[in-house]
Amino acid sequence: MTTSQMTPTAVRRSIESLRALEDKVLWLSVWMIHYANHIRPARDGLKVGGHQASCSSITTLMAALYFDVLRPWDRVAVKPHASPVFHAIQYLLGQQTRDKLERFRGFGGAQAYPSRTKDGDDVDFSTGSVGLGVAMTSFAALVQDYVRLRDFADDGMLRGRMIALAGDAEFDEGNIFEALLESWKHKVTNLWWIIDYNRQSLDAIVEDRFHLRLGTIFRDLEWRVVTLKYGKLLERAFEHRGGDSLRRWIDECPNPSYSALAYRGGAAWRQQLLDDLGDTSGMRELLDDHDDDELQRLMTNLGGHDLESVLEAFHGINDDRPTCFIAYTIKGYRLPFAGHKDNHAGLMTPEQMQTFKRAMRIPDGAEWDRFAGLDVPADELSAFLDAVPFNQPQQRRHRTPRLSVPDTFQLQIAERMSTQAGFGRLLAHIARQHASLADRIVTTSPDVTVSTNLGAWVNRRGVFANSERTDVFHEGRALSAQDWTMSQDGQHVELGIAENNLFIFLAALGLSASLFGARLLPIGTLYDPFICRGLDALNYACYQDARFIVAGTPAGISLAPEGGAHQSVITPLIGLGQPGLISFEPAYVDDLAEILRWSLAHIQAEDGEAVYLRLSTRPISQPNRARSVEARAEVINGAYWMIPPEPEASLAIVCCGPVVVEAIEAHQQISEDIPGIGLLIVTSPARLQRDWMGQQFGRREHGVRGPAHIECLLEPLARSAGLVTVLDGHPAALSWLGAVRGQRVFPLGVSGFGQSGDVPDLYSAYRIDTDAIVDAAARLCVAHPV
Ligand SMILES: Cc1ncc(C[n+]2csc(CCOP(=O)(O)OP(=O)(O)O)c2C)c(N)n1
Ligand SMILES: [Mg+2]
Repeated sequence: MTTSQMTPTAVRRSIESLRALEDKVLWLSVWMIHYANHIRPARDGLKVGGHQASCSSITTLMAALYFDVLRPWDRVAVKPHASPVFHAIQYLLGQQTRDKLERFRGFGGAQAYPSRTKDGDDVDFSTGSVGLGVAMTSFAALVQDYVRLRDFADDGMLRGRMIALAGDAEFDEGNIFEALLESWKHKVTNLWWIIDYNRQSLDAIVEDRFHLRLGTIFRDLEWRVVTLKYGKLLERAFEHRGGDSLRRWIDECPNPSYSALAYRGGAAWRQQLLDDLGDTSGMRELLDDHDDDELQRLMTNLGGHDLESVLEAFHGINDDRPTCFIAYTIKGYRLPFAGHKDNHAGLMTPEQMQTFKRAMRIPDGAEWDRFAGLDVPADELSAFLDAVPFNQPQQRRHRTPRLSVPDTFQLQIAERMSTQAGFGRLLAHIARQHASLADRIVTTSPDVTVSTNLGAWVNRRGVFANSERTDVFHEGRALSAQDWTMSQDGQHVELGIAENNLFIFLAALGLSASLFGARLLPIGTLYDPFICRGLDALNYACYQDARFIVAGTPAGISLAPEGGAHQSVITPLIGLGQPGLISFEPAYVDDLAEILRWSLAHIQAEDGEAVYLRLSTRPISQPNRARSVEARAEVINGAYWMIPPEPEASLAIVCCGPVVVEAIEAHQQISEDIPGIGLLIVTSPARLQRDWMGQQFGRREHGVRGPAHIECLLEPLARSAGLVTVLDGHPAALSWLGAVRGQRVFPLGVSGFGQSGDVPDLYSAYRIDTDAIVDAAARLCVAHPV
């Protein structure tokens, strides 16, 4: 039962308990930060930090939500700097340990920012990079709608509200508005954004007119906007003589002045109100009725700090329309630096903490006690907490059976083909031949669906929309290869051009099994260079262990005439370095088929990851080969000998991606002078490197023992052999290979910005053509004559 369904007496008792718990959450979060900074021994002289002011401004909102409003199936993104508030609440609910709180921001302790993977107390969405958590809720709402409309999970699980608790300065991040527009297009439901409108960011005080703009934007996009400006104390004061003037005065007071008065306290309010409204009838009585402390309480009684107002607002929403709550608050509320413009990272001094502790009536030694210093008896609070709706036994992290993946994809491969075209064919093949697997695939792309080769898939599986929409072009028999009929059964979600949105959506899709109990196989496509545009969102998705496949295509300067701005250079390094993501850049389509098959299983595995495929638009001759199980395993392990070297060979060419054509040509030319040299095809620098590093540190994946795959591959070569490495991307992605056996590397690759041109001109200009490979081999041989 929640406060909205109770008798008046029960509501009163309940509000008293909630108020007591709100106090306790404030105390615990402030204390947790204090303890970490001032009491826990420090070893390295580094600041520990924490945000007492940010916590205090959102305590009421979070206490109301977690202790009364939320249901287990609701999902929340908590603003990053309120991490201690979240952990304190979970501690009171019995879901967090004192040990973790004592180690807040310490190794193994509660994390600085709420973390889905690193915290043990059931964080729904990680936050940290401001703006991303907010956007995540809108895409989670879209996934929830998708899963519901496609009937993939129990209905009971699918009515959760996706809730963002946002700092007001998060709205300076453009990604929020990208997400807002996208969610409007998709008509998402069950979305709440609650803005802690404390009018302060890290450095600054927010522009006065901001809330007006904000409200307008939300209303324009058909959201409901609920503004919580005044608390009950202020509202009652407005009813008295002079109340209208007081309200007007508050409304007109600039943010910096209001903040400064909140900092200076009761006497300063009194002086200012006397100066400005002393002649207004009723004002002197109002001031006489309040001592300084009471006046401070009254004037800081904004909507977001008034439990009753907050509960009323939350419980007042009974439909699934997206709703934005603008809750006025004061940063540092009830703390000595309330409203001070520099309070963001401010920490209370030990003396201030002592005063605060006395005010909260916490006896020495009872700092971590769940109920010390509260007016409501402990057994009553305990019973209250036991009955909290959010805390009822209910699976919040679902375990969802894995979908089986076939042993092979029997794809018809054309004689000449690019990996991008192969990718499109593979998806169409899966749609045709592997229906149950295909049913769970969801594709998405930021306005590059057709140009990344998803067209055939979309023609077969349709575009997703909340409501039926026909493709006018198709119906009218106008000439178009695409049938873009939209329906609730569609399996492609078309996004506008915003790579941030793509990655945040993939993050949400990639958590569907755990969040909604519905396993999806998400596949996103984008132009490879624009990975960098959405990189923080990709990082965000990986940090939460979301599982998806993303194809970056076209990639590299092999895109050729279409211009330098679209030619990716550093993405192989992202593929190598990004945790939570494993990357591949296959040269051939049969390699890709094996990699895609493996990836569909890997994104479902307990210890899996997301997968990044770097694909090319360059058509090249495809080998026609039957492959053993071992050969296919090598493709997944990251490399195989296309032409094995003779024992003790002095040279090998190592290539990755479409430059295989030049590598083969160079191999032929060099072999005329130096027979027995090898040609190694790398399908994944990342797989090779992780395996090798794991071997170095004794941490192999899947319990594998023995030498790393790359060590085995390089074994036949002479110790003094040279390796010419080449890829259409930054050469550092392969240059590390020299460290494996101490062999010399000549690393070829692209390290400058690209430009328009055809492949021969560009490969020559950027030194990844056949001549460059032959030349590099010659230099290695001169340095160490054969
Ligand atoms: C993308 C990003 N840029 C910068 C920061 C550093 N930063 C942390 S909090 C903050 C200001 C947040 O202000 P607001 O959202 O209003 O939070 P509150 O006032 O509630 O603390 C900034 C700039 C960050 N965490 N993420
Ligand atoms: Mg703020």
